[in-house]
Amino acid sequence: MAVQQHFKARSTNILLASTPKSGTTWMNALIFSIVNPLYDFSTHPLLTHNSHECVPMLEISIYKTSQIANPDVLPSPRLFSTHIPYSSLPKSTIDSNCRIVYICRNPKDVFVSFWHFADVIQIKLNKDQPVISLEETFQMFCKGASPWGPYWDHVLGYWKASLEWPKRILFLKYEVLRSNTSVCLKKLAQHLEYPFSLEEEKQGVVEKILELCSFENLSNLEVNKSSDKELVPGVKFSAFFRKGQVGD
Ligand code: PAP
Repeated sequence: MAVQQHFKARSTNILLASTPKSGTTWMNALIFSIVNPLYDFSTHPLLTHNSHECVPMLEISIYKTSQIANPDVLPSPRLFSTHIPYSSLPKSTIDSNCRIVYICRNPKDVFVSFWHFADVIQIKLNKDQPVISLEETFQMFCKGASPWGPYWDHVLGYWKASLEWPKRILFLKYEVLRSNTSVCLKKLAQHLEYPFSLEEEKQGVVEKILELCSFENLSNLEVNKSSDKELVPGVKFSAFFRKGQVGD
């Protein structure tokens, strides 16, 4: 409700949308790298910051914890992520015509990833509460009792909108991104209106971004591996990296 009431999107903004555990951390890193081509790869912000810090989540980092007190002062083009379903997005994100990218992942992998994530953070947040069993969590997921709403409603909301407004909404799949990252990265850059120039391609910028944002690289960085830095209390940056596989 706070996002709906207060967030004013601009036409230049970029919004990454997803259900939880569908590839937000990875996409944040890719999008941030695409729109900030001037950073040196040896001192790149993603080497010392978790991608959730580079691309704040509307309903968490801005309107819940106020880590970013005033989104109006963020540098253009302003990058945001969100798990909010399409039907509940603030009106300005539709009216402004800002670019939206949706990342979708196979529900079985989403569920497994979510189960492990919930387990990790639950242990930290509710030490005295019993962990909900896998079966019970699975039944809840199938019934649609998931954070940010039922899985299929979420995916279909953005899927249908992407068919209706393909220039505005790009619908990507985690599995395709995993198997053909280079092609997807170029498509993503094109959609965001930050296409790679021939010169950049010759200089190997595409490969450097792929390497920087790879699971192997990001998950092994100090900030994401062993530091105690947290996105919100109880949720360490390391919780956003587990296996990064398809079909686990
Ligand atoms: P969030 O919704 O809480 O932000 P999100 O980043 O969408 O989480 O999902 C985390 C999943 O993406 C984890 O999947 P897994 O549990 O099946 O392993 C995580 O490992 C995976 N992930 C994180 N970074 C990357 C990356 N760079 N490449 C591929 N997968 C990644």
